[in-house]
Formats: sequence, C-alpha cells, structure tokens
Amino acid sequence: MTNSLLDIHPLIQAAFADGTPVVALESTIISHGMPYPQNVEMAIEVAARVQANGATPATVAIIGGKMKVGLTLDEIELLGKQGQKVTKVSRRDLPMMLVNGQLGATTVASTMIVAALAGIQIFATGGIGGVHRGATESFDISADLQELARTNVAVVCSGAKSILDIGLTLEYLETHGVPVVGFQTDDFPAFFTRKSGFGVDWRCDTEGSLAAMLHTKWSLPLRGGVIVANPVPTEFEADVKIIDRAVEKALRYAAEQRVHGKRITPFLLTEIEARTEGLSLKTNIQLVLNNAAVAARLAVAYMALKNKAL
Ligand code: PSU
Ligand code: MN
Repeated sequence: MTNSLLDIHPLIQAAFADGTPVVALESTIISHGMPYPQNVEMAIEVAARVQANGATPATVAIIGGKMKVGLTLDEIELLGKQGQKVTKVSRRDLPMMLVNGQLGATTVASTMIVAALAGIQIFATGGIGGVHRGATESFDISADLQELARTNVAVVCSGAKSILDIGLTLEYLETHGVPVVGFQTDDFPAFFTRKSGFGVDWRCDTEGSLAAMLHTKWSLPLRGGVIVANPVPTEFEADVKIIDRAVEKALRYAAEQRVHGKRITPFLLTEIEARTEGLSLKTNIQLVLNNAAVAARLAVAYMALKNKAL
C-alpha cells in the first residue's frame, strides 16, 4: 500500500507480506467508550485475544496527520488517558484531521475506511452506531450505517445498544443492502443482552460459512460491509431491567441537557456506565473480547479461502 497518509506498523506490514490474517480494531471505543484505566486494559486484552486466535491485531487511530494502522502501547495509553479530549473522527472529519495533525479516535465508520485502504477486511468492535430513538425528528443516523453500505469490511459486533432504535437501524441496513448475519444465533443482539426482540437476516454457525459468504459477496462484486452479530456469552449477559432503567434515565438526561450530534453517543455510554455502577462495563469488556476471538478466527478462515481462490 503506497498511500502516503497511511502509516502501517511494521508488525502488520510483516503480516501482509507473509499473507497472514489481520483484524482491525477501532479507537473511539477506547477514548469515548469506556473510562480510564479499564479502556487501556481492554484494548490490550482485545489485541491479545486476536493474537491468541491466529491473527494480528491492528488498532486504528489518527496520529500526527496520518492514519495509523497498529498502535504502540504508548499510543493506546495516550488515547485512553486523554479520553473524551481526543477528537472523535467519523468519515466527515477524516480529511481535516489529516491536515491539522490532532489526535483522533476512529469510529466504526472511519475504522472501516482506514482498514479497507490498508487491505484489512475483518474488524472487531463492541457495538455499532445506528438510527437514534426519535430520529424521525432529529435525523440522527450514525454515519456507521452509510459506511456499512459502501465499504468492504465485515464488522463483528454484539449488535446495537438500546439507546438506539434497533428496529429502524435494521430497516436502514436492509434498504442499503447490508447483510446482518447472526453468528450461532437467530436473534439480533442488543449489546448488553443476547436478544433484542428482532431477528437477523441470516444465521451462520461456523467461521468457515461466514468466510464463504464474505468471499462470495466481494467476488461478485457486491460492494459494502456485513454485520456479523455475535451475542455476549450467556455468563456475562447483563440484567435487562437494570440496563433498560439506566438507558431511559440517560436518554431523559441527554434531552434535558440538549446533547446532540457527535456528543450524544459518548454521553449516553458514560451515563449508562455510571448509572449501573460499572456493571455494564464488565459486560461491555467481555463482549468485545468475544468479538475479537470470533473476528480473528473469521480472518483466518477468510484468508484460507482467498489463498485457495488465487
Ligand atoms: N456504541 C458503543 N460503544 C462505542 C460506540 C458506539 O456501544 O464506543 C462508538 C463507536 O466508535 C461507534 C460510534 O462507531 O460510537 C458511533 O458514534 P455516532 O453515533 O456519533 O456515529
Ligand atoms: Mn449521530
């Protein structure tokens, strides 16, 4: 890859050269998704989980006017410590951030863009952005959904949080041709819990069948991403009532404070975490770890298929 704005860590360049699988990871989850120091511990453990399952982890961030693919421990620590002071970077913010040299954390949307530029097709995170509750009035629809419609990266996640309108989010994805595939489930997960009350379009029970689907989609080629919806393991599932109560209170507080635009998602995440006394954080960390493992095994299976097809 010769894009001069891309800065790929030597370990990831080596993985590319060897033809071994790489999994992209986002950084907004570190800076805006969790408190310090748990965010840094999570980022390090997630990278280790990717490695333990046969792939090289590549955390993405915007640093010094470059799109960095693969971060050092110091860079992860900086993102975690600076927290919400770091600029949250979605598609629309990317060009200016590459000019002004500020420290930026990438969302699902911008991580997909950078991953695709670098040649990485598999990405693990916690939850995606989506259509917000009340979007018929506010028009608040995360740029993550448009990115899924146009960029060839599979996002392994645990669905979407109930801060969003999950039904409308799934409708939007259908309109834009984004397949939503349940991994070993028929239910679209609601992040903290395994079921949202909505189904998935398709179910895959093995990483091999997921890989075959991705390979077929992109061979056609049908452009765009795929959501691999991987529910939190049962033993780490949160109590629906506690989560629902926290979400309702957080939404009311956000409305009172008139929080909107790019601030709303981090605001709600912080409020929910505070209102569940860290309970939600435990679930959050475990589901990301589980997504990292599935994404790594998917990257291994996808690489094997790609090599066979050559
Ligand atoms: N949902 C979560 N945790 C997160 C995010 C969403 O449960 O950390 C972050 C992700 O980076 C996601 C972004 O891409 O928020 C979506 O922000 P917005 O709604 O402003 O597009
Ligand atoms: Mn928004």
